[in-house]
Parts: sequence; structure tokens; C-alpha cells
Amino acid sequence: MDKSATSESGIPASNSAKRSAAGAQLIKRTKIIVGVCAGILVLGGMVIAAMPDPGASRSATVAPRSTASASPVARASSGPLRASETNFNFGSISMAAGKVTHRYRFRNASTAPIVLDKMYTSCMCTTAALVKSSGRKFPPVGMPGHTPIPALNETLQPDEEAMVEVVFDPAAHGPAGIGPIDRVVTIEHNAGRPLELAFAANVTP
Ligand SMILES: [Cu+2]
Repeated sequence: MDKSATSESGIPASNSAKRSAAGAQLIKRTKIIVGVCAGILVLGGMVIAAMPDPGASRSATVAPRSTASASPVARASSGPLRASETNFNFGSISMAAGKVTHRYRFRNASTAPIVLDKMYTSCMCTTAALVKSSGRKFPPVGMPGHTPIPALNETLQPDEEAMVEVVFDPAAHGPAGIGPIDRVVTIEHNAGRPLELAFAANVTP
């Protein structure tokens, strides 16, 4: 078949009058199709508008989720045990460079003494040690089930500060540990919900 004899629309190009007539018909047909499509869109819009507001229920389910993801920060900054920072990011760290350390500060923001019952981490690659304002450093603790978690039973007086020294070993999981990580240190105490100190990192070889 000779393609030069046929236009893109498949209309024989030999007769220009016939071609333009066919073109006009094609335009007319296109207009009808566009019109029908627009009608369907308008109708569809009306049907959607008449439906029991799906947008409202969707935003209602999204809103608590975003609040929940922000709640560790809000909890930490508004609770009796108040941390200046609850989410730390080590950024990009390499397995070859070894362990990394970060210290979180927190204080008893209430008017009564708070007893720190116990502390533990979310993974065996992470240890956490309580450091009192006197400089006294407690033995590091790890993940429950992996290492014994001794009771702390340390009291923080009103306004007293303390620190948690976190050590993360990016090589602890071997090559399987390469990529983004999230860990949490939990401090249970007698004044409400546990304080959670989170950190993130991107582990490279
Ligand atoms: Cu781990």
C-alpha cells in the first residue's frame, strides 16, 4: 500500500474537495464527541457533588494520622518529662567509620519528683545510657530480650536535668543494615506516658 496516497486520517488524498468535506465531517464528529464528554463530566461532577462528601471523611482520616506522627514531639515537649529534642538525624553515616553518638537532654518540667523506672532501645544496634547532671553515667542498656534491662529507679527533682547518651552501631546488622534506619529510646517513668527519643540515619557501606 502506498502511504503517500493516504492522509493521516486515512482519507484518500487524491481528491482535495472530497478530503475537505471529509475533514469537515471529522471536525463535526470530534465536536460531538467533545460535547458528549463534557456532558458526562458535568453529570459526573453533579453526581459526585451530590454524594455524601467523600472529601470530608478523607480529611478526617488523614488529620488524626498526621497528628499521631507528630505526637512524640508534642508529648515530649508538653509532658512532665520534657526533652529539648525528640527526633535527631545523624544524616549519612558509614559502617566503616564505626559507632556514632548523640546526647539528648531532658528535664523534669513538673513540680513533683519523677522516678525514671527503666530505659531501653528498639534495637540491638543501639544502646542508651543515662547521664545525671552530676556527671554520673549509668551502664548502657540495649533492647529488651536481647540484653537484660535493669531497673533504673532514678529520681529527677523538679527542674533537674539529665541526658541520655545514645550509641548507634551502623555495622551491627552487617550489609543488611545499609539504607535508612529509625530507632527509638524509651524511658518509662511514674509521671505519665513514656518519653521516646527517636533518631534516624542513612547507613552507607
Ligand atoms: Cu538494629
